[in-house]
Amino acid sequence: MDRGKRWRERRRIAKMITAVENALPGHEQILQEIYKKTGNAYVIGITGPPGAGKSSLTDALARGYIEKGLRVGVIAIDPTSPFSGGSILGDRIRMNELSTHPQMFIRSMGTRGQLGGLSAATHSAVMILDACGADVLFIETVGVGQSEIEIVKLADTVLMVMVPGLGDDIQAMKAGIMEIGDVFAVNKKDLPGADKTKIELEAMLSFLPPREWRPPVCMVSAMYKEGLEELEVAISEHRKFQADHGRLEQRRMRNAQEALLAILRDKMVLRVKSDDRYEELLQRMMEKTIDPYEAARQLMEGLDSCSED
Ligand SMILES: Nc1nc2c(ncn2[C@@H]2O[C@H](COP(=O)(O)OP(=O)(O)O)[C@@H](O)[C@H]2O)c(=O)[nH]1
Ligand SMILES: [Mg+2]
Repeated sequence: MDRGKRWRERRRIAKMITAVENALPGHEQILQEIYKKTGNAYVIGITGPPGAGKSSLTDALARGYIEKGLRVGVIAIDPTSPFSGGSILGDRIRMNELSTHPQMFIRSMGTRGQLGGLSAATHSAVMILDACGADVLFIETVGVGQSEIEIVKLADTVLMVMVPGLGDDIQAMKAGIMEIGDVFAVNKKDLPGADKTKIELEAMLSFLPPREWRPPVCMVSAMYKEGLEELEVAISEHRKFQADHGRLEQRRMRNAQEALLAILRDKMVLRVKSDDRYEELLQRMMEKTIDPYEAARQLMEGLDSCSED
């Protein structure tokens, strides 16, 4: 089946994502079936402080790609929401018209989900949209918390959105957070102080350990549709840089490894917890008659002798 055709089966896509998000029966088979078809979509992660304009910018960029004839998926992360929908949906109602566009697929992800949590669920949603024909995928976070940083690392390009007036907030942003940005956008360039923010940001970036790729800082206004082409070019350049230097492969290999390890961890934990000795060993740890390393060793032995379920 061609990618365009798969993309039109919106209800089917939505159902698949719900199945993996909630680890419904059969979700593993879904991923087994689609996995070999993944790897075509370019994934852009968007992060930055709340209110910076991530949603507005995602929409503005998405619109540009749609006009080029591309199929665009948006996965909006909302870790604070106990269920999909949540506050993100409110954001999305504003862009109603875009959310029903046939080339566009918008989905939000809450905290409920797989054992591996939001990150694993997001990864699965990325794979599904990718296999179902997306050309470009956005992963949009709510803020810059630890779990969001983990999630945004799934992207091929991380776009970090800043705004004027953050001042101290920029200073307070940890170097580790700045380091994950491949492209920076100072949004709301219509507001006073945007130039100053750009200068501050560039100064901060110059303190980071030198890398072959120097993250560009683009001045944009999602609201007034300014600087969007330059931003899109910056993203394309990062994409090309990575392709030319074998970096995309590296990044995707790291993701493949993360995915494998996450599944392994989940399966091992499940298996170990179902071992009768688990509670007993825990109890013995409480009584200090066994140390955690020895308890783990014994449980691992149990894994070896367990047959595959
Ligand atoms: N002045 C100005 N406001 C903007 C711009 N882009 C977004 N906003 C506004 O900033 C607020 C937060 O935007 P939103 O996209 O929801 O930010 P998010 O929390 O990062 O997703 C909204 O009220 C937007 O209308 C811009 O370029 N200029
Ligand atoms: Mg938002």
